Amino acid sequence: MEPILKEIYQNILDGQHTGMEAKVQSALESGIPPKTILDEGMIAAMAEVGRLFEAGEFYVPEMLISARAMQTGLNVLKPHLKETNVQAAGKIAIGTVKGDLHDIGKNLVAMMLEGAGFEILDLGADVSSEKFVAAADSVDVIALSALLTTTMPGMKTVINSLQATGKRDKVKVIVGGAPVTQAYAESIGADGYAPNASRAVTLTKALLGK
Ligand code: B1M
Repeated sequence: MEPILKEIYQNILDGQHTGMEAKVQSALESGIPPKTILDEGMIAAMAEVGRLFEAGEFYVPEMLISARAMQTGLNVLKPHLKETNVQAAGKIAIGTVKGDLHDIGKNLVAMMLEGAGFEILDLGADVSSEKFVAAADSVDVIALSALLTTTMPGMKTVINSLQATGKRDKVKVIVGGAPVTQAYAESIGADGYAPNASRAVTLTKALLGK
């Protein structure tokens, strides 16, 4: 791994948000593709943070400061993650479901969709099904993220609420997040599942016929 990627990885593990902007900028200037910086320097570090948490070596505060370091780096990467190919049209409401505070993956998905030319209505984290249902009036796609096995059922709640209010056919619903699978997506009647942010773009384009 390039030394600068190791430094970015280590900054996230150490929860060092100061210096992250300069390091990501320096990696970009040295010609490392933004996707490599993201995957090898940043996402890999967050996976390690998760492993350490599971092993009882990290606690919530450590996860939180690592998340802040990751977000600081993402802000610098954001303009560089834009796709250069054909612009797609469509509006997407995105949020993390009720009870779930994890928003890094959701932010990444939103950035990539925005970069692909979609208009984004970011509803944030811990979003009630009522808010998603209200957004259905003005968007083409509702994108639901969940990182906890305990909050995943919130996705089904949103789909049920869309059905109950007669809005299910007006929008496509896509789902994702670490514990979510294709099988789960099918079981709750979602229109699609994406395992990562770039696949979320491909999926959205396909669903909207772009
Ligand atoms: Co939490 N956390 N956390 N956490 N956290 C996990 C998710 C966990 C797996 C850690 C572990 O045990 N190994 C575990 C969940 C276990 C489970 O349910 N099976 C866990 C837990 C238990 C908890 C708490 C319950 C801990 C506690 O309080 N005891 C608590 C819950 C709080 C709550 O939400 N109510 C909690 C809290 C937190 C923090 C607040 C401290 C912090 C979040 C800060 C923030 O997001 N602003 C945090 C963090 C940072 C993590 C880990 C370490 C990293 C998550 C992350 O940002 N990953 C995580 C461990 C892990 O995932 N390895 C963990 C990087 C991000 C880029 O990936 O979010 O997966 P991800 O997104 C990907 C894909 O999933 C996909 O694309 C993204 C980019 O490729 N994707 C989509 C995501 N959404 C999508 C939507 C789509 C399509 C694709 O379409 C709509």
